[in-house]
Amino acid sequence: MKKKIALIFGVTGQDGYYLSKLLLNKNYEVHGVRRRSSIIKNYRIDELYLNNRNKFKLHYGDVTDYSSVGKIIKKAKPTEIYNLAAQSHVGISFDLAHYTNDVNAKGVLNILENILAINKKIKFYQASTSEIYGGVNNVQSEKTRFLPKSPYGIAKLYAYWISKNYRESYKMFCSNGILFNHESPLRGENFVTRKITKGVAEIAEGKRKIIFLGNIDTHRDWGHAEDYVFAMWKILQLKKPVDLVICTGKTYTVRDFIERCFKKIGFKIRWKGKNFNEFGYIVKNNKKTKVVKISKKYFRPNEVNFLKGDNSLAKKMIDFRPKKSLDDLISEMIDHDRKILHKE
Ligand code: NAP
Ligand code: G4F
Repeated sequence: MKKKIALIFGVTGQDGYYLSKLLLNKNYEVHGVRRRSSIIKNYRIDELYLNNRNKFKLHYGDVTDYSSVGKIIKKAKPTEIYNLAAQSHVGISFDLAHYTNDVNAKGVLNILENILAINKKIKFYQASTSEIYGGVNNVQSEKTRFLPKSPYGIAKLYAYWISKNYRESYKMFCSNGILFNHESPLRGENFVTRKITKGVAEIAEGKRKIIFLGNIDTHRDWGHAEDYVFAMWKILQLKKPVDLVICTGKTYTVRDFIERCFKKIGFKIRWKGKNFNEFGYIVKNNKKTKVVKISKKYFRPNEVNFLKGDNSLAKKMIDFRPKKSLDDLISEMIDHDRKILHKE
């Protein structure tokens, strides 16, 4: 059987870690692309790398640098490429609109053009996103129209279409996984779930008083990153390329998420006030204690209010069945964040 070689752009991110771990367990040779930075920040994959040195290789590169992408593809000779590289923060994409476009849109074209020039047989996975649905306030599936609401969502929509275009024009194996929000203890600390679990863990350990948040009435369909990278792999194992929605089919508000987190540490959070004056408090030692405050700073110029996916096609095509519930995810994240505080 032909040796399977994967190349992962975005290997140092949340999904990069879980995907590398999965592929190494499946006996792939895994190549990952990391960026140069003044501080080395490979902490998510450090241990995995050290324990698998013979089959896990790292390369310096950047998806905005066309020639670095080509050199790495020629060196690694991958059978599968997973493009997870992105400026992945929606809120920050309003501040870094050009940059977000360079990475999330043109970066994808750089990879596709190199695949076309080097070896059209390489299978390509593009990390697409529910953000491309943006303002559609009904359940979203592969048939739903697109209405992105941010520079991030718009750049990702270009990436979706250009991947589809190279599939149709050059018969390349390009698949878009349209993934809804997925989280884990390794989620970046400025995404809302991790910001909350970390904040709640710090409150539980007496290291913080208040968590400041933006719009807590938006709905998200949250899953676990480990379940979702398995779907990425399965998508590339299909005989034909596809565009597939990966989600849980359930939706909760950020406010629900906060309430469940405080419940996990033994408190009921209550809400008072309106809009920017709203706050959440708990009763601790018979005293009302403010723990959440709404801050204008974290509101976005444009918002995606409602995300809830329909995963029927993924169930049918790749037998997608997420294993972890929202409460499992919350427990895992808070336990992890408390453990870190104990180590400090
Ligand atoms: P993440 O933790 O932010 O990881 C992003 C990765 O991309 C990091 O390894 C980052 O490197 C790398 N990167 C950024 N700019 C790059 C560039 N110019 N060249 C090469 N690498 C670059 O994101 P994630 O949560 O793992 O998500 C993975 C992908 O799925 C992203 O494309 C994201 O947009 C998409 N997505 C995520 C979700 C979700 O809920 N997590 C849902 C749908 C789609 P550094 O470590 O050096 O910054
Ligand atoms: O955690 P978030 O920043 O994730 P968002 O914007 O949904 O994007 C994530 O999921 C997308 C898939 O749908 C990915 F494509 C993308 O790469 C990323 O992984 O925000 C979730 C919600 C938003 O409505 C936001 O306005 O939480 C709201 N929110 C409220 N307070 C906050 C905060 N978000 C952040 N990051 N920080 C806050 O303080």
